[in-house]
Parts: sequence; structure tokens; C-alpha cells
Amino acid sequence: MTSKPFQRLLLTGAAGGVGRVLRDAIKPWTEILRVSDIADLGPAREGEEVMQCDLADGAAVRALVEGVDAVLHFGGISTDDRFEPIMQANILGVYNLYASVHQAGVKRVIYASSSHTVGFYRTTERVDASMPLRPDGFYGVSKCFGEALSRYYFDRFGIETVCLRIGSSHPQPKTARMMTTYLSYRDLIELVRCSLFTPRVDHTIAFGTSDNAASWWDNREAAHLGYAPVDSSREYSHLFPPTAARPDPADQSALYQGGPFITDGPKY
Ligand code: 15L
Repeated sequence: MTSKPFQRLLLTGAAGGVGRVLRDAIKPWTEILRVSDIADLGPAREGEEVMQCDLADGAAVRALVEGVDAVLHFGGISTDDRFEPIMQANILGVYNLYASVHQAGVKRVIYASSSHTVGFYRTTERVDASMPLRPDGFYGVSKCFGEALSRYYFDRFGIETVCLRIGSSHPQPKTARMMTTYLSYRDLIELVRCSLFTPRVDHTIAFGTSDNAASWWDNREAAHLGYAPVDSSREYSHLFPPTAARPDPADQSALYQGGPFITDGPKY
């Protein structure tokens, strides 16, 4: 019997849209997959451990991380919201995660960041990982915190993180904007695989999109991951045909990369 590359991986946020996809996809890489969410995950499948967990509960997160080889952190709130729930799930939650990772001696985290860390760049601009953060709401701000915290844990303790600035990972693009930000599930899995298996990643920030016709993001600083997308939003161009019409200058959401996130917040 051949053994798998990892003994135990932890996937947080396993009940979410992307988490459900990863739950199936990463199982072949690990003897035991520990899955977690604040929501019910149902019974453990073969080779799984299920641990329901509120990321704001430090002791629970400490137990969650114990004994794992690496963490895929996809838990927390995945869209804009009021500050209080964002603070609990995404800010306190990611702090609890890194404090636990440090104390448990875990060496690598794959962190689901977001393109909303830079959503306030205009759609006419091209953004790379070295450019200043320009979040487009409390959600984006919380992801900036996670990127900064993971940088600190790398600089101080050498704990490696790949921050994935995921565009829009859905079965297919749902809006014209997502023709640029689309990340197919197949490419998402490949990006996570590269992030986990590349021998040395230090602290990397990678944009997560498929090979779409248009892009706002320059991924050269993540080239060492060897991520090569195979899908493209082109196959959905019949749903959102390119148009020569200029965006309405009064419509802020059409002018900035964050799209509707720009104008949705702040929520109080
Ligand atoms: C995100 O960060 C959300 O998690 C996702 O649901 C999408 O809405 C995506 O951004 C987006 O920008 O389309």
C-alpha cells in the first residue's frame, strides 16, 4: 500500500462553497483529512475527522490545529458584513489560527485571502503583490489583516503561508465582472495543490484566477508556485458578451476592481 504525502491536513470552512469542493479534492493527498466549520458538516466520511468549530473560540481552534501537518484556512465570513461578525470570524479567527499554528509547530498555511484586499484599484490598473493594499470594505480589511499577520509569523518564526487572493470561484461567472475574476474549481484545486506541494514558498501572495481573456492582476511574484491555469471564462462569453459600451462614470462599482463590494458597504 502506498502512503499519501501528508498524514493529517486541516481544512477550515469545509461547509462553504469553495470548502465543499476542496473537501473532496484534497482527500487523496492525506491519510486523514480533518474538516471543520461553524456549520454542521454531517458525518465524517472515510478517512476524515469532523470538528465543528467557532474560529473566535481560541481553545477550540487550539484543539483543531493540534497534530496537523498543514492548514488550509478557508473558514470565516466570505463576503462583506458588519464589523462585529467580521471581527469575530475573520480577525480574531485568523489570530487564533496563527497563535495555534505557532504553538502546535505547524509549518505551512494556505490562507484564503481575497482580491477584495485590493478592490479599490481601478479596472484600468494592473495590480501585483508588492503594491499597497486598497481594501474595499470591512471584509477586505480583515483579509489584509490576515495577510499582515501571516507575514509577521513568517518573518518571526519562518511559518510559511501562501495567501491566495481568490477572484470569483464559482461553477461559472455570474456577472460581466466575473469574466475577469473567474477562477474555475479545477484551477482552484490546482492553485491549492501548488501552494501545498511547492517545496519552499516563504510568504507568497498569489492571485487566483483562471486563464481569462482579461486580467487585472500580475502573478509574477508567485511564479515559483508553478501555477498554470487550464480553464478560462472565455467558454462563458455567450453569457456576458464583450461590449464596446463604456461603464457609466456615475456607477462606481463598474470603475473599481471590487465591483459591487465598493458600494455595498459600510454596513453598520
Ligand atoms: C469574494 O471574496 C467572495 O468570497 C466570493 O463569493 C465572490 O463574491 C468574490 O469575492 C468576488 O469578488 O466575486
